[in-house]
Amino acid sequence: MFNLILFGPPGSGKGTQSEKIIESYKLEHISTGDLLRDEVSRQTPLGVEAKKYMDQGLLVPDEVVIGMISGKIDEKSEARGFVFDGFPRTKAQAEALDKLLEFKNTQIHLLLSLEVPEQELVKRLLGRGATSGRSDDNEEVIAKRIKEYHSKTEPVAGHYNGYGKLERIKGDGTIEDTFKLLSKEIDKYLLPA
Ligand code: B4P
Repeated sequence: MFNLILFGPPGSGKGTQSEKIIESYKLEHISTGDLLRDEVSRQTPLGVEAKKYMDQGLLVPDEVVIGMISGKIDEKSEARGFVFDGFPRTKAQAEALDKLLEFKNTQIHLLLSLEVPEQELVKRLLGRGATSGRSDDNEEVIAKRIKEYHSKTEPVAGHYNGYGKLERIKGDGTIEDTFKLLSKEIDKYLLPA
């Protein structure tokens, strides 16, 4: 099994690149953002609770997100590996993920961190907001999401850097350029299927 974390600030291309990676390497995709938006659209109790945080640009509480992930990993126990997209977003989530994977006799092999200037992040998210209908893609909430990233999420990169698993990738080129840079790193562990 090969397990990858695709990391970076909001709008850095995690969701966009995850789609390409899972297609090319035949990995399973776990996006906590997608899972949460699905709960919100079905108006489940979890979704109603999560929406309060998401609409303010805040992270959803750790226990909610961790509970959601565990079941998803179990559902795909035969997978070639996982791409974790937008998770872990706090040090507590990273520690919980490490424990979950250890319990399944596997681990995180690599964290690829997409580096994109803030101006470009805002431009991309406002661009998406114009068509997506996402209630968190507006100027005020984007600023809060970026602030939340710096204070709570950036330490996750330090956590995996401590194990020598962090690689920083330039993420402000075209979608194809970025995918090539990411693939070069993944190929050191796993070839496209
Ligand atoms: P996410 O769904 O993870 O959303 P995101 O970080 O904003 O998006 P992403 O980074 O995947 O978007 P992409 O750049 O691909 O989270 C949303 C919210 O859910 C969070 O704020 C939080 O409240 C909650 N949440 C999720 N996970 C959580 C967790 N683990 N713990 C707690 N809370 C959690 O795309 C952005 C745009 O850029 C797109 O329009 C795309 O087309 C464009 N783009 C991408 N690459 C480009 C490129 N190279 N050039 C030009 N445009 C590009």
